[in-house]
Amino acid sequence: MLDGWVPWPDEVAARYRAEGYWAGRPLDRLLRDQAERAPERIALVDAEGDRWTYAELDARADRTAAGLRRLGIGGGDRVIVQLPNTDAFVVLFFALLRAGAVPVLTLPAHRESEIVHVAEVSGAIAYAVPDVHDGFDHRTLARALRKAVPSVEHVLVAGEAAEFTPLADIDAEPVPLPVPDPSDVALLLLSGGTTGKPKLIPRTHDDYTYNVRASAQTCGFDSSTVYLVVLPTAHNFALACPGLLGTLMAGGTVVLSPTPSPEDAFALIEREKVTVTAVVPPIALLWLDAVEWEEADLSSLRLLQVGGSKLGAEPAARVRPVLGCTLQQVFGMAEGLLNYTRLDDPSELVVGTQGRPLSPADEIRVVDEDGHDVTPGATGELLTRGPYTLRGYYRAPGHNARTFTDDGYYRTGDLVRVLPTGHLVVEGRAKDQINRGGDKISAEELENHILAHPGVHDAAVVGMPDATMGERTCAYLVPRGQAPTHRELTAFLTERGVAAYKLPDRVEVVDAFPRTSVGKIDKKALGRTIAERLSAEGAGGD
Ligand code: OOB
Repeated sequence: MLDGWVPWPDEVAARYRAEGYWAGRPLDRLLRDQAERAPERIALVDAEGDRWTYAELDARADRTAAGLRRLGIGGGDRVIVQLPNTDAFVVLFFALLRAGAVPVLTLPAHRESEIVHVAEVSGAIAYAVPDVHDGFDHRTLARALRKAVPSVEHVLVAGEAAEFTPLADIDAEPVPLPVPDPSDVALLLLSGGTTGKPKLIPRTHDDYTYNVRASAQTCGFDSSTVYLVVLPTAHNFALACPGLLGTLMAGGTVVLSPTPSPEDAFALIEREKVTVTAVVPPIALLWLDAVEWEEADLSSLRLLQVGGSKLGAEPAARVRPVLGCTLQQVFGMAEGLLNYTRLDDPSELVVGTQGRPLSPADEIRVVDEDGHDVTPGATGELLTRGPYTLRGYYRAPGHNARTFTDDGYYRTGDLVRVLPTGHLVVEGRAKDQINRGGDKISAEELENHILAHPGVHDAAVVGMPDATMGERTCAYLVPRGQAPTHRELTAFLTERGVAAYKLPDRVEVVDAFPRTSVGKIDKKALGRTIAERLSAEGAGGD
């Protein structure tokens, strides 16, 4: 069993098993099951139009798993996976599970700062990357990683491997492999983060398989489903809600889009007759406009899932008339809990709420600042526990003590109210995080990077309202001597290996920060100030 994670208490685990939530099967079985049931059906299509049957994908995963074992990778070894939306990701993901290794999923946008940290915390022994993606050479990052974290023995490269191991060469005759314990950790997901450093989320075979199965049922996935992966495959939403894994479990076809742009995505929807896809609100907004200029037949699309940040009621109402498909709002988190509007919900709930919990076993509480339940319908912080919500981050006991209640509820940091139907409306956030169109930025993490600049005495990062992204990032600085300009700060943070989506969109220099009565930086006041300034600039026709 992997150490450093927090399992469910025995009696709770026994109940989840007895009630059928946990089926006691390894996560990779969902591919094997379909390969046995319908070997010739198409499982996967990439952007170039290369097609994999279930039998081919299954066999390839077996051969790659055997190749990984031959390299010495297996038995609970953590392997950082940073691959874009390509078949290499899908093959490697299943191969790692079969080899008994634990994939640690990171986004293609992550850079040295995030990857080094993830490698240190996870104790990863391998790192899988593309050669060059989006103009960035991941082999350079791999070299820096190997210097910084010597436990990383292997670098596996999709494409030109240079001095490293080509992923394509990891191939051997399939061998019988030990079956993992379904109650053990299958993979580690990255959290959006509210503290100085990103946290890792352990997901077990049992819990993730249930997450996928229940999601696929709720979203009506079956063998006629053609799912377009638009968000990064490594994101929980696109991977398992129901996503890529839910589609494969249902015997449908997964289509991989290299980017979420209307050019790429619309062309694939038309070519592959895609029936369902999942996007974040800024992409939904872009698509709603793009139908004006992109000539493509989107008539196959039946369901558009939108989540990651709050979708406004106005664009939500435009989805059916403009795109001709059903909207589903999804309020989820890599930590577990998923809320979906149901396919047969009345339109006011689909447009005006962020859905209701997926599972009858999801327990939710809405509490005030003192931790007391609010009156029904009032707004408070959402706490949750259930059969697919973590009980603790990986190797983070101090943080866990603050983030979980004594009786195992996860403090989501989201402010919600619950309607009599059980649907949740997300009203805001109690956590120190910016949600930039679905991309999560920990204010503290970014502040720590900014504080390393010699021209910065103090830093406070806040969200500022934005029509497309929901919010963008504003960094308030108190200078030490000469304050860096926005451009200088961006260059400095990039040099430190901070992912581009975390870079501040705006920098404001002040003499001192407003303080609360207890002397903390008053971020609410800073947020109000920047919002007022933005609206004044807008009113001035800027
Ligand atoms: C998804 O997962 P994460 O881990 O990137 O972010 C989780 C956080 C939530 O705690 C909440 O603050 C925010 O993202 N969020 C939403 C939302 N969906 C997520 N806030 C308002 N409205 C929504 N619909 O973002 C995620 C994971 C699985 C499925 C969908 C989204």
